[in-house]
Amino acid sequence: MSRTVFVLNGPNLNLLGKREPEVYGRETLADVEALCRKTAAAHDLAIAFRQTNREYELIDWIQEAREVAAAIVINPAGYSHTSVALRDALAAFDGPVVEVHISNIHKREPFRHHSYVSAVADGVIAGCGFHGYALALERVAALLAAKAQ
Ligand code: CA2
Repeated sequence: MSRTVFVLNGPNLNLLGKREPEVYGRETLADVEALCRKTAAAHDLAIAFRQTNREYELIDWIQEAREVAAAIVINPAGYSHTSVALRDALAAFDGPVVEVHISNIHKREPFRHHSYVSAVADGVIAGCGFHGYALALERVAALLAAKAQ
């Protein structure tokens, strides 16, 4: 069985660490990737870490994950609040899905309070900073271990 986790990042997350450190912290996307690789390795997981500003590319990657990945960790960024298409793609994925937000979206503007993705996610982590990605991978490891029993 696959031990690969797709860690997918949506629009503007390439700017992490370069603007708005008071909201998103000082870590860059490269720092997030390094944390994900370290956490995944500790659980004997492999990761495919990707970022895009394009909605269709996220959907293509989720469809690719159906063939090759055991689980998905996703920060859909702004598309969380707008994309039925992203939700539909994730609903067609059979393995665990954990949604991550660096900031606490519930403490922010009302338009960020609803995520289309949350209803099809097995877990949602928000407001834990970039550490949220490590928590998401820990959860995925636990869900995959439970599934293997
Ligand atoms: O808190 C999160 O992780 C978000 O998914 C980040 C999205 C935002 O639209 C969501 O509501 C919450 C925004 C990502 C943009 O990241 C930037 C980072 C630095 C500078 C500007 C944008």
